[in-house]
Amino acid sequence: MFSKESNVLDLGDYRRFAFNECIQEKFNTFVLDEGGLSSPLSISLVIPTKFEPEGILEIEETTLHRILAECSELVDAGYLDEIVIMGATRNGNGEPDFTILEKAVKIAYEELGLFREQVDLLNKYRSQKERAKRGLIDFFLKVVHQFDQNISKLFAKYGVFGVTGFFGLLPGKGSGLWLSVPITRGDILCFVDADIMNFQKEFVTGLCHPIIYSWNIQEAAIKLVKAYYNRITITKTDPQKIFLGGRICRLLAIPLLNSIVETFKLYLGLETMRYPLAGEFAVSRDIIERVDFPNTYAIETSLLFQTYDMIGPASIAQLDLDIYRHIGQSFKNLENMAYQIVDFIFRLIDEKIGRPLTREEKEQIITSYDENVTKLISEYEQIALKLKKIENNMIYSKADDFKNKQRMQQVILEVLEGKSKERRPRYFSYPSWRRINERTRNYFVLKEMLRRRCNQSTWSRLRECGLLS
Ligand SMILES: Nc1nc2c(ncn2[C@@H]2O[C@H](COP(=O)(O)OP(=O)(O)OP(=O)(O)O)[C@@H](O)[C@H]2O)c(=O)[nH]1
Ligand SMILES: [Mg+2]
Repeated sequence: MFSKESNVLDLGDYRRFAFNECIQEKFNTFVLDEGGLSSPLSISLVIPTKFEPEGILEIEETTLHRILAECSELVDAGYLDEIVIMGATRNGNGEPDFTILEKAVKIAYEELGLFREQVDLLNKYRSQKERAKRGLIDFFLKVVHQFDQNISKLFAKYGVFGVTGFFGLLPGKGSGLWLSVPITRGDILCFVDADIMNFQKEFVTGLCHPIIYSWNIQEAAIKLVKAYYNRITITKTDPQKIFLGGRICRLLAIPLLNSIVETFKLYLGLETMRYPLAGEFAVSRDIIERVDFPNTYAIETSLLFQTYDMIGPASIAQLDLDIYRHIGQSFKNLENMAYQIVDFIFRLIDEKIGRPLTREEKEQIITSYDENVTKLISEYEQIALKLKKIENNMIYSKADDFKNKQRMQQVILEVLEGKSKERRPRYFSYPSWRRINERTRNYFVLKEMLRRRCNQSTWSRLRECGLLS
């Protein structure tokens, strides 16, 4: 067990890392490649995207423009080595909806010079276009759909379903992130959500830099860097409505995590995580290939716990991204997320202590959750007052926080009592890619084939939207 002294390192403000120094450090860092040669370290950026049920809205499209425009500067500076947009949107019949990915390649064509030149080259040289058709042109930006039948077929052919014990890919953010691991090549994978309205290139350099800076011959000392911030949420359908966001994290994940640490003396140090659910994080490949992936929104929590179990809190750091303006969902949708996260946490604790929780333990969790969240709500009120000076339209209601806290407490109770199973999605944990490799022994070939499929998928989307003749 790790001691209390080994807390998660808090790196503070992301602006402390000068952009040019981050770029330079990346160029100066080398890793051993699969053939044993020393080669420059590479970074992949993954953007999970799901726009449902109404399809992509104007505000979401504008946000994607901004994200890729900022990334373009990272590409030009040589910091990013590839970008993967992992789509999951489905139409009313449950079939993959590729129109969002067509839109994504159009936006990428407008914003990313390197991608545009790649596409233009294909239009200029027939031989290159033929290669792209076969998936042999490595697009700088790849768009993939997690329900693409061609991907499932590859998994079937390479025996992956025999290891997962499940045919096909399940819905959920975790599924998408799991799929992104073999598709990308980076020594570091950086994940960012697609709904960040004030996205800045320095978010990426800030998250990756501590891993690069601590790189020593073959591996980094810091292996996981997670973002934290204050979320300012813009309502999807009414952009005039702005409020203090992060409700599931503020009112559920943080106080519950604290209760778990207090009650079981497990995961000491994780109670200092400022935003455990942040979808923005950088992680080194040696870690991400060793973790299992729940298919659901529990993925961030799961990654945190597993990284802790593998290497301890001293290899985890957190970085302050200050203000995070994003497009939020309704609280009703968020409740589903809450069930997924609570369900995952108690599965893990049961497994960890090797027995079901006693009545006293359950009661203790509820009491300590209640105390923690009540204390936190007073802090949120202060934070909201400060944020109002920057965002004067922002609404904060302490009464709403208390009302939502009641709902969250209800979710915890229901999960602890084994009730409301219908509110919880089918839970599934994908085995780590390392385990799949051990069981199938053809991970290397599978990775190559998956990349080819992603390149073909990008080619198809470019054709469909008329950018390729
Ligand atoms: N590939 C994929 N992406 C997903 C899936 N579900 C959500 N996403 C994306 O993952 C990111 C985070 O999802 P959100 O639903 O915004 O979750 P959140 O940020 O915790 O919730 P909000 O506070 O409402 O923004 C977004 O970029 C989504 O588009 C999924 O099933 N598959
Ligand atoms: Mg979001």
